[in-house]
Amino acid sequence: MLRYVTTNAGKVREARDYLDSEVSQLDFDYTEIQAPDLEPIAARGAREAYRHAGEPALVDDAGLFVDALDGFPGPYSAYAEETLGMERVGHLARDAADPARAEFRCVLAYCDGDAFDASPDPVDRADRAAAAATDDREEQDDALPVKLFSGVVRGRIVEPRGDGGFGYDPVFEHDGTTFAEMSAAEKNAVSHRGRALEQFAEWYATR
Ligand code: ITT
Ligand code: NA
Repeated sequence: MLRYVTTNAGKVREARDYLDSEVSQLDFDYTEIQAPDLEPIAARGAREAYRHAGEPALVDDAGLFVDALDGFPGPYSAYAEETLGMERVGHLARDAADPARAEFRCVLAYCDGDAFDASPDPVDRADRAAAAATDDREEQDDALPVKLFSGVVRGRIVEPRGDGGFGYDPVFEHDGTTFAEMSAAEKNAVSHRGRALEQFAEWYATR
């Protein structure tokens, strides 16, 4: 059984389009390390989730990166949504630039305890070699191989429109339509998550 590790039901809804019924949500709040990029956050999360569940785990870390705000909220997107809210983040973006260009990014990290041919990240490989030589439990976790997949979609920040989707979807416009005005299938066809899921599903089917 493959576990889709997230506390966010909206992510799971979109993931179901790409993954078969052998997938279930694991509502597990893994430790999110502070980092400027999503990859190490997701990779750490996947190792922790795999250790917690004892089953293959797929972590989904995503964020909204606004050009004129130097990528803010980025890895802090969940915190910014909880504290400021989606509309105020939207206002900040449009105060900084008009049009306020931005992108959504999604990183999927898969861990099942097995070794893969090659880690996509040579730094990660070096970390693993070092970690394999220690007795420390947490450092040993760094030795668990993780496979990463990512997707990006460009768009711009607008006044909120639509009531589908979740999170920042109402303020993110792509080709004239906000993500909240799209069905899940329409969003998946162009979205950061759809692109990452497509790559994952292709790899998973033939691994
Ligand atoms: P998990 O970490 O438990 O998966 P989360 O909602 O905290 O759930 P993230 O840490 O990836 O997810 O935070 C990303 C933030 O960006 C959060 O506020 C989400 O609502 C938002 N977000 C992620 N993907 C999105 C999407 O496709 N559309 C709109 N907002 C999205
Ligand atoms: Na989170």
